[in-house]
Amino acid sequence: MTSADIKSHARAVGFDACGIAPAAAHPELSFFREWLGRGYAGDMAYLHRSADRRADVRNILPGARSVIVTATVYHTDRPYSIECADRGRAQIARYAWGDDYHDVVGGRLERLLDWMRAQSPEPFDARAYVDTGPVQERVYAQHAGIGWIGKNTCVINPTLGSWTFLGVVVCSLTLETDAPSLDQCGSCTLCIEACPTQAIVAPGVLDSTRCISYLTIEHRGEIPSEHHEHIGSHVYGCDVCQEVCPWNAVAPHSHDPAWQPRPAWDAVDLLTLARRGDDELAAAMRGSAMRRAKAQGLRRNVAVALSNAEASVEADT
Ligand code: B12
Ligand code: SF4
Ligand code: SF4
Repeated sequence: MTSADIKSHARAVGFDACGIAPAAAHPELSFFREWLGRGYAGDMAYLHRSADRRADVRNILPGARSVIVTATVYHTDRPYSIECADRGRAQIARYAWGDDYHDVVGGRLERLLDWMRAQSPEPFDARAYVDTGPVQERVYAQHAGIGWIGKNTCVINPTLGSWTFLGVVVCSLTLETDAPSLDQCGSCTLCIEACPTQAIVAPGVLDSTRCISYLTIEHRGEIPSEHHEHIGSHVYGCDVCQEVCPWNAVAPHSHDPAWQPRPAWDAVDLLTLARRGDDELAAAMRGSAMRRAKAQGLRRNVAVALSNAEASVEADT
């Protein structure tokens, strides 16, 4: 079983790109502790708890030799939030429009792994993760040649753009690895300038406590009032720093049914969302990444967005 065989099977199970990185303590990983030390993780305590394991994949699989990294396009044929002039429209990040990527990508990684186990003449150790494990997926993606870590901190593939989910299989097999991706942001700073809350504090460095994605999904309790206005009509996540990225200008669309927008979230307005009952919201969130904020979190966000919409109507009159 060669690296080329694995990549070709990765395509067969539904991945759009696959690369292989050495299982090593790559230099970029050391930045993670500094990032935590600056308080940029906010109240994402799980990142602090798992910091030691995140320093090197060999801390979670001692015999690890290779990290297989996959990318899955979730971009669908809908306008960007920055193209929408209607302040009453709820903006939901596109990664959450369809089925939960943890389930879909995780299932495909397991299928890839099952096939690898069947092909391999000898048993090997392996662990598959999509977002849920103590692995700095972006760093391994860059070293697997999937794409470079852009100034907006997302992994950008020169052909696919950045609307991709990453997935990793850490394994004890010694596989031929890929060359790391090279930074192609150049002198562009569009994402840094466009971020509504100025959360990108330096190229490639994100302060989560300012990021709308963190504030609307990960943060529990009230959203600090200083950020309310800039949240605009974003009620779950934010895509602005990817929407302005020139590498996404011609990013391909996925026709995978898993990522197509569920009717409950497709071009929905704030008032409609606010009027939905808890049962209705819970049903729409079933099997979706939006479960993370729960109906209660979504209601909190919708309330902020509605007051922003009302303020903008008053300002216009
Ligand atoms: C915590 C987290 C968040 C946090 C923090 C995001 C961030 N930028 O760090 C919040 C909640 C804000 C978030 C938001 C989003 N997330 Co998120 N998130 C994660 C998670 C679980 C961990 C990331 C992390 O540890 N961040 C801390 C930084 C410091 O670590 P890092 O990402 O590994 O970055 C390394 C490099 O950037 C490097 N580095 C950075 N600066 C510098 C400078 C120097 C000098 C050096 C040497 C190194 C260096 O060091 C870092 C340390 O390892 C990953 C999954 C995973 N396990 O990796 C998903 C993940 C990064 N998220 C993802 C997605 C899709 C999103 C959103 C698009 C969702 C949305 N639309 O709302 C946004 C994007 C916002 C943005 N611009 O990043 C995808 C990204 C896919 C891609 N193509 O890049 C991931 C990989 C999940 C997945 N499996 O697909 N996320
Ligand atoms: S996701 Fe939104 S708030 Fe967060 S860094 Fe990107 S543009 Fe800024
Ligand atoms: S908008 Fe420009 S600087 Fe930001 S990630 Fe894209 S290419 Fe890089």
